[in-house]
Amino acid sequence: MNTPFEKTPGWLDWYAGPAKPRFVLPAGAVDAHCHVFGPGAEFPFAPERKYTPCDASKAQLFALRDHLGFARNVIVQATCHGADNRAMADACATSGGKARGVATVKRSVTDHELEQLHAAGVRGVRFNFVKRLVDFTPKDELMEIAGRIKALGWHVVIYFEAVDLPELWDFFTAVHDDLATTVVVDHMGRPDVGLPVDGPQFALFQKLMREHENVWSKVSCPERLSVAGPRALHGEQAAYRDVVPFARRIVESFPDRVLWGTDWPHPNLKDHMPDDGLLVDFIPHIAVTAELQHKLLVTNPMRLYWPEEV
Ligand code: 0GY
Repeated sequence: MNTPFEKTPGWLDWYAGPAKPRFVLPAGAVDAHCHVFGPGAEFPFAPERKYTPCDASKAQLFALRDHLGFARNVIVQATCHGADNRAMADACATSGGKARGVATVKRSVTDHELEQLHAAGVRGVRFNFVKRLVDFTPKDELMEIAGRIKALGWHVVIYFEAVDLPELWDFFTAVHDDLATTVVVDHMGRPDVGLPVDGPQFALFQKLMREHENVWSKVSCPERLSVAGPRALHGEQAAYRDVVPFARRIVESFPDRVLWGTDWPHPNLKDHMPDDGLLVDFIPHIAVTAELQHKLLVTNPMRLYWPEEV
């Protein structure tokens, strides 16, 4: 997992040799949130990046996909590559139709470049509002981009932390209402799972989804949100058990607008690196029936990323 770049001190490499999940994924399951990093020698990391990761190549991602039992991937542009989408687009374009992508673009992107990204398999843009990951991008630039990509049938993916939702609310609803664009929220808007699931912070996120019927959520990243941690993965209680009520609430309230992904290779984790096989075993704790699992893992991601096959 070496890179010609010097990794951020304390960087945790992805977990080699993951377990085979006990939970058998439904046929056609999509890992709808994962990344590629470089390899740095082939696809250099962006000068404006906030972290330097280990390498995580498309071949390694596709091997994980097959090992876990997924059929397809949605590869989300990681901030360490900035708006240079080559690593992600190359992975999608060479996946044999098994990967689609979400890009990061700037206002300066040309129509031709957008068309090339579309041909590679890109179906969305990501707007990142997590301050430790990106510098501020003016909202008028984001609105302009959202307007342009809509013509391609793409959607907008947003990443933010729950404390910032009140301030971002007007912008998100404008993207949704004015442009009538589908908006996908990463990791349930990163709730503080130490707060009550029925408390005001998570209520605001549920209100966003309830009042705006094209807002979707990834119920991913328990390993990122959990305070309880991964213990008891195969015990009576789920690993990351403090995340279960939050993710289960969203899956059961909005079963047709939820997605799940591994988040491999798990950027910026500080305490532990999850075994992706065991992470898959988290799914039946948050989607407790075969019907909910099928929507979460197959029907919903197919509608959004491979609509021509649905
Ligand atoms: C995630 C989360 C993170 C990082 C990125 O693009 C990224 O760098 O998404 C994070 O550090 O919280 O979704 O992978």
